[in-house]
Amino acid sequence: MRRVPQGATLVIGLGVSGRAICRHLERLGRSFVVADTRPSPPGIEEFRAAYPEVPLYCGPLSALDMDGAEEVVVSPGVDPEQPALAALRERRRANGEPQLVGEIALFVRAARAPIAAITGSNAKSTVTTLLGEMAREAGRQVAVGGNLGTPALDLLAEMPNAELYILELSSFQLETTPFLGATSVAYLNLSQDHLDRHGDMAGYREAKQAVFRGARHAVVNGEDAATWPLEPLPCLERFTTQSPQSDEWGIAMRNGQEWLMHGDEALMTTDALGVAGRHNQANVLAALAMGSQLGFPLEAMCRAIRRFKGLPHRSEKLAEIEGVMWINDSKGTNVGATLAAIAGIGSTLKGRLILLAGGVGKGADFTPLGEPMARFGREAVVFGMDAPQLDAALRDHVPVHHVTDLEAAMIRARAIAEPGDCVLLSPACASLDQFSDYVARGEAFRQGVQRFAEEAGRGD
Ligand code: UMA
Ligand code: ADP
Repeated sequence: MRRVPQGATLVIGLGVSGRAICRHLERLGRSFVVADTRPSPPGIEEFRAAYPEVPLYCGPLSALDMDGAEEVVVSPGVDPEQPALAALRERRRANGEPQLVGEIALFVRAARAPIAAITGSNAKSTVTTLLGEMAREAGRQVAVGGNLGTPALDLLAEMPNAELYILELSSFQLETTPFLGATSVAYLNLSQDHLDRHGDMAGYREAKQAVFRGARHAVVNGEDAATWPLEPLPCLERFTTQSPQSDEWGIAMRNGQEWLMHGDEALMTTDALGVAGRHNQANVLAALAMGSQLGFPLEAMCRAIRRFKGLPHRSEKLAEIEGVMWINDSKGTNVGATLAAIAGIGSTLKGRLILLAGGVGKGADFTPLGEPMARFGREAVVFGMDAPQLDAALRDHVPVHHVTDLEAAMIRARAIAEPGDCVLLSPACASLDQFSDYVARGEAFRQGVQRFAEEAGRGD
């Protein structure tokens, strides 16, 4: 059995975070070794070239004696409950040694500026990006990253003089963060995702509750009690898509127009927003609540909101071809996101919705999609690994057509779409059975739509 040298820090995982952890440890002058459960992890050659002296253990963790490690830093994609790590944790607990941590725990130790953190099953990237835009508009030196974009530890090196760190944090990152101590946090929503890793909703919810540890201010979803903290916090605010109660952030009619509100104060009309749909109004309210707590002037925040057009692959309108709208929501990788897209888009259509869905369902229950598809759907075209599960959940509510892949799904959608309809790619699933990631899936969709638009232009 190979053995981690006494006193070295053990980094588990050679992915994006793992490599950022190595760079951070190198900057700190700490001695480290790396393990990855895969026989040949991606980036192995570059790693060996960059760190010729650093031992790299590839293969099952059960074949590695990890007891000598001074600290064990686990990448987010690595399940800390897998048997070898659960056993290691038990031994470390018995010996009074520090527990396994993740990248964000190292970040918290090293950061010299306040942290604003955003979590939730959906809308993290949208709110993180918008809050970053607000901070820039307010003239702050801000560093934005985490689960989105630049890994958190790289932000420390890239922007050592940052006045504020804005981090998108996943449940995987929070699970290994014993204390966050953020100045402001948002827990946006909770719906089924990553159940293959967290076991059940209770486990998933609990992992995300770590965002509240040591928080001074928190923003939660007034319409989703699962996002509320279990312990009291110094300052707790709520957003809602309803008319706000007392000092909630909400939406109300004033003089025949719909406004974003903070309590009784009307902030801006919803038609001034650069993003569409009720779900995005909720996102803007959450960012406003955080930004105002962080001291950004309202004027600056409103300017950023007007300019912000949303991110690619999130309910992104690609083209209208022969009266049919094609929307790319490839980032709809769980049921909650797809529900928001169906409801947000379906209610605006003259025609019906053709939903393209499928891929890796991560153990989720697809039945909530049935009711809105009955209301708005013309057909669900399903593909990929968990197409049978989608078919079973939807067939009593809407016609379901089963195809092998996205390309076939697009051809089917084009054949049945009528003017006024919308073809929505919002798969409710991860893409990894047929694509490298949701971006590749969304780009394949974009190219297909471009091809259809050209053909329509030529009259094919
Ligand atoms: N893996 C192994 N063995 C290992 C290490 C990794 O099999 O020893 C596998 C994992 O199971 C996973 C893949 O390799 O399938 C990547 O895992 P990783 O921990 O190396 O991931 P990173 O490349 O470090 O990327 C992670 C986040 N990915 C995950 O949490 C799975 C990235 O978020 C994030 O941008 C990056 O850290 C920087 O912080 C991506 C993501 O999909 C976008 N996140 C999930 C989500 O948003 O739903 C949580
Ligand atoms: P995350 O980073 O949490 O995955 P994104 O901002 O990338 O969040 O959006 C992911 C998916 O969630 C997209 O499909 C998007 O359309 C959908 N979405 C956006 N806002 C909401 C919301 N408030 N509730 C549910 N789904 C949403």
